[in-house]
Amino acid sequence: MSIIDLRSDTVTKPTAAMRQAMAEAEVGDDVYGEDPTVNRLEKLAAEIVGKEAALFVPSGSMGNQLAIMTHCERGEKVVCDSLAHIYQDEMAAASVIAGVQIQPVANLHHCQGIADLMDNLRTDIPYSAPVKLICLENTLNRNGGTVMPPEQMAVVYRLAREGNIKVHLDGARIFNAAVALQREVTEFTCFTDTVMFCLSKGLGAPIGSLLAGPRSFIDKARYYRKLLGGGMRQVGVIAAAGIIALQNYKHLAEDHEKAQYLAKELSSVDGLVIDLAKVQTNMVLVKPEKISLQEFLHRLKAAGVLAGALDQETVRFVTHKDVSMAEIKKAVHIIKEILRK
Ligand code: TLP
Repeated sequence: MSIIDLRSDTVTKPTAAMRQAMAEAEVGDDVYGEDPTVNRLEKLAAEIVGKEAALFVPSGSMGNQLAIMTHCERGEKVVCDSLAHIYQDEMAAASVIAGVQIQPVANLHHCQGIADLMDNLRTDIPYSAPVKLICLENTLNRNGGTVMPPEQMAVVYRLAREGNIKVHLDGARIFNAAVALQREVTEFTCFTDTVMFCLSKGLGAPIGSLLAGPRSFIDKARYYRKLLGGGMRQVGVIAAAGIIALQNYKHLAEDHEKAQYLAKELSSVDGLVIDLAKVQTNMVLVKPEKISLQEFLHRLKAAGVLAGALDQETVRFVTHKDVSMAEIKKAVHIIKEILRK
């Protein structure tokens, strides 16, 4: 039975062009800064997000954590949306590694949380730790991959500047945001001091993320990367795939079309609740009403469709380059059959 894997865009496999580039990559010891392919990737990455420098890191989580460590001192606060990956899905790493407190703010992503954000930025409370950093996430994974338009990022950035606070963007899927709004990536990243983005999600590279920002910041982050054991050696073999990924990201629009199709089809299915307004990129969140979430996932799997549980009641389908439109249509058929029975 062929499997239609809609658990995440992290399951994408390297393309033939990536594998060829990996096989042919020029390499050197990157801890000495001598891997020419990594150097090329870091330069390209910095350019594409409009920052001075970039650092290749093994994962998005490490990129975010390095950003927090580099921006903050122990005992400081980091404000983010209450759905943010750094708060919900990074193993409390910010407390363990950087020794900071994460302060979640509901609806920060929609700027409705601005009043709360202002409260958190107050400096006149003697018993509250100072806020050093605001982390935005675009697209916002746990909200169904919704996009925060640059204009809203600008509002947060302006507030942050007034409070002498830095802004970091978890841009794991910032290319999805840019493609969805048909804007340049720099139109988003100009409202952040630093940005992390992933090569190994919809862009299809096997491994790796980039952290970008001012050169002095990246130098310090490079030191911390080594401290955490993230210094890599002849890693040009992986960076080569990343370069191909970065040069060809417009195909993400196809993933968004597939998500639109899936969402529209599922919205007419009795027993599934879905908020179509949230389907803006490559994710579709549904709540099964007539069947338990575990039973739904179990039956899907038995029929060859893999999806993930976002929480106790929400199923997440993620479209990506390795699932074709024909397979999405097949998945729709399977889902309808399961709920009809
Ligand atoms: N997201 C994964 C899971 O960890 C939930 C997924 O399947 O979506 N930021 C955001 C917004 C992410 O969605 C992820 C991964 C990361 C950071 C971490 O990236 P990795 O997995 O490379 O550490």
